[in-house]
Amino acid sequence: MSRIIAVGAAQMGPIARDEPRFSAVSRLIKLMEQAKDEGCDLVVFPELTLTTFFPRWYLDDQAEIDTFFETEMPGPHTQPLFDRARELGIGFYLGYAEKTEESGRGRRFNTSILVNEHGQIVGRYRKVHLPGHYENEPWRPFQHLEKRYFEPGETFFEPVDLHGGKISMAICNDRRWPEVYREATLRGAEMLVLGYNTPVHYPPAPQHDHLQDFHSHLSMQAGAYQNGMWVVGVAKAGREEGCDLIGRSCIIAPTGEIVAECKTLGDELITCNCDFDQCSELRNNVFNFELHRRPEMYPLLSATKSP
Ligand code: CDT
Repeated sequence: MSRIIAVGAAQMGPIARDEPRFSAVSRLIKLMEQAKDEGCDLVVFPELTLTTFFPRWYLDDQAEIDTFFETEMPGPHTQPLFDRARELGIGFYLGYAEKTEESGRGRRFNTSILVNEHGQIVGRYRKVHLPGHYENEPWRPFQHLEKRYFEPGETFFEPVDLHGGKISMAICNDRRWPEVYREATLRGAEMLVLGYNTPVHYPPAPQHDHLQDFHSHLSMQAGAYQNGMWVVGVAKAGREEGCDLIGRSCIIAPTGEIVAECKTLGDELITCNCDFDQCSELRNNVFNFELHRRPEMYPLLSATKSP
């Protein structure tokens, strides 16, 4: 039986601070319809897809911060996306800011979900690696306050079964950490899907600005190859509220090769038929973990402190 999933990577252009949810959702639906027309089974959207990337601002009014969060999924604004997915028979990955209420306490996460072709949520992931800082740092041209606005996720990279294969989720900064791909692979994942918002300018080390696209691809291509897995990385791109975000969304084969890549910094769909069985070309050979991997020689990888 063939295990091929047709995947669409649906890059989005900028979302303005005053762009209402219904407008962002109608852009997502348009991309989803295009993905269906092009034969996709699954469409992958970016990180924090429903609003502008608000961690770029220091905000101290919690009520204002909460306007960027969803308290229900699907909620009134996102229900049309779920309905359209069910009508079309297409699955999707969506990143959003999630607020939950636990024991009377509000908890906030940078979250993604996987939804199947019946419009059912089959997986939820909360971003593990939160980049940036906690406090206002006025020397920066823009802030990166993910550590302030979100709690780190404690969900592992457990895959879900979709279209005959196993798919794990990650979000943005996670893609720079090799442990993510390896942990997902050890849990059985054959594909990692992730969204990102990556500014071109990195204030603590501006000498790396010209390397942002390179580092993004380098991390994802290495993760794909070294674990023999598919990787789908999808940007929110372009100039958003005066901040330039990289694009170059891509689909990467288990060989580490980029097989489809966005060319613009706007709403753009790229697609690829991804054969889960291609993972075994690597996993039965150079990265046959059973045969060649030596976990007893890497105990510090899962230690919490250096010796
Ligand atoms: N959204 C996100 O995680 N962005 C980071 C920006 C660099 S760290 C401030 C990233 O890793 O792409």
